[in-house]
Parts: sequence; structure tokens; C-alpha cells
Amino acid sequence: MNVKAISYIEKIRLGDHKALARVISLIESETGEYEELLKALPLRTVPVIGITGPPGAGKSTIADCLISELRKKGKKIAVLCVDPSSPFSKGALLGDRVRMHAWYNDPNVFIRSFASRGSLGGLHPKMIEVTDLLKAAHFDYIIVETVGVGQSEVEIAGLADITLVVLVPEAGDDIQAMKAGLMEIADIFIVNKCDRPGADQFIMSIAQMRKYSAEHKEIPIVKTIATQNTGIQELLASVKDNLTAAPERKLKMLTEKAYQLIVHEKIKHINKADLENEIEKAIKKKEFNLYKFVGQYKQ
Ligand SMILES: Nc1nc2c(ncn2[C@@H]2O[C@H](COP(=O)(O)OP(=O)(O)OP(=O)(O)O)[C@@H](O)[C@H]2O)c(=O)[nH]1
Ligand SMILES: [Mg+2]
Repeated sequence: MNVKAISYIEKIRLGDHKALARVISLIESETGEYEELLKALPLRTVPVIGITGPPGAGKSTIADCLISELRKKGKKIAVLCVDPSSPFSKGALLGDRVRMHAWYNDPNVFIRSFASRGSLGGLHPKMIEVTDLLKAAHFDYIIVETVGVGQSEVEIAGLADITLVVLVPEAGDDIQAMKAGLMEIADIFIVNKCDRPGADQFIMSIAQMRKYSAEHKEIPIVKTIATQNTGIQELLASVKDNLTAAPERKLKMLTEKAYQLIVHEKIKHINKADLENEIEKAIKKKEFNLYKFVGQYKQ
């Protein structure tokens, strides 16, 4: 066993946030003893609360409210989110910074944002590993925020013990587009920005949609106005009520995580810029065929 890895894990267990930040950087850059470290992680269950939903729906504001509420109860919390400088989050940049600032001096809150890769939002490739690392620390809850765009919703459901889908009254079109994915992954719907017109009608349309879900499950709907801290206690109560994942769901989650990790492992030697260079060279030849070209990457 790698001694350095063990000493890092021990520090992290004792609540050393500097060591935690250092190891997260190792994981992000895939350097140092990060693989040894991941392999040495103890098996611990810490509830992971996933928050997803369209850009600007209020996910960070809700996460912030949840931190406040949990801190009042003396809980320790870690939050992972995608960097607010992502293309989707420009409008929220200042808001995010101001809010996150309030927790910088609290040793019981750890916030880490990842630079978003590409424009699709969703799960950062390293979020699975970092979440598992956070479980080895001293936190009572881990909150993971991702922008819900297509496939990433399924990914977050594989990572989180409970998935909160945040929607806003004006999301009429979004909801159509996201319908299939949403039903599959939502454990709780949050209708945020209920200070805006149309909230009740919107809630009725979600309730209607719920009926057509494959499992006919009664997904709870919680109304919030995150900017006024309204509905947050109800939300937390609902989270606690719905937190225990069924065994078959746990197996699915683990499979989803394993799948993501295997996919990442398989493609990590492929660099898109290099790929472009290779293709640029290859297409100069008359006999270029994309499928033959791709064949060399198969195995
Ligand atoms: N009127 C109103 N505005 C809200 C409410 N909750 C959040 N907002 C505002 O909506 C904007 C976006 O909020 P965020 O919490 O940053 O949203 P987000 O979903 O995290 O956004 P991204 O991370 O960029 O996808 C901010 O300006 C918030 O102040 C609410 O309940 N009512
Ligand atoms: Mg956000």
C-alpha cells in the first residue's frame, strides 16, 4: 500500500481541507499517486444529494439554502459544482460568487467548482472520483450540482443517492424536451421561482406528466422561492424522507458509475486535437474512409 496515499487519506478523514484540495487536484490532473489513493479509499456511505435542472433555474441558490439549513443543525457539507463561468452560467456569475463567499471561512463547508469542459454542461468526468474521495472525509452530506442537459441527467442519477430536479414556471418548453429523462431520474421535483406568475398551473402540468411515467411513481413536488429561503425546510424534510435508495437502485447506480469510469479509461488516451491532426493528414489520401480510419482505435 502506498504510504503517501494512506497519509493523505488519514488527513482528509480528520477534516484537513488543504489535503483534500490537493488530492482533488491530483485526481483532476491524473497525476501523482491518485490511482493508489482511489484504490485505498475506505467504503463509506455518505448521502449524496444531486441537484440538476436547466441553466439558471436556481440550483446554486437552492444548494446555498440547503447549506444554511444543514449548518444550523451542525452538519458538515461538501458541494461540487461546475464552474459558473460555463457558457450557460454567465448571468449567474456574480450571484454564485457572492453566495459561495459566505462559506469560505467556515471549516465545516467545502466547496469545489470544476471548470466545465465543452459547452454541454453535465457531469464533469472527475466528479465520480471526487465524490468518492469526499466520502472519506468528515462530511455528513455531499451536494452535487450539474446543469441538466440530455444525457447528463442520467449520469447524475448514477452518482447521487437522491436527485432533485429544479424547474421554473416558465420552463414549459424545457419540460417537453426533458420529459423522458426527467421522469426517469427525478426523486423530487422542485418548482423554484414560485414568486413568478404561473407557478400553480405549472405544478399541475408536472403532476399530470407524472401520471404517464413508466413506473407511475408519485414523485414529490416541492415549491420554493430560493431567493427568499421559502420552502427550504419542506425540501429538506422531503429529502430525508426519500433518501434511502432501494437495493436494486443501488446496483444500477454502481453500474452507471462503473460504466462512466470504464468509458473514461478507454478514451483517455484519445486527444481531440491530435485526432483532428490525424484526420487532417488522412483525408489528404484518396482512399480515405472514415470507418477504416476509426478502426485503428477499436479494441
Ligand atoms: N425570482 C426568483 N429568482 C431566483 C430564485 N431563485 C434563484 N433566482 C435567481 O435566478 C438566477 C440564477 O440562479 P442560480 O442559483 O445561479 O441558478 P443555477 O441553476 O445554479 O444556474 P446555472 O448554474 O448557471 O445553471 C439568480 O439571479 C438568482 O438570484 C427565485 O426563487 N425567484
Ligand atoms: Mg449554478
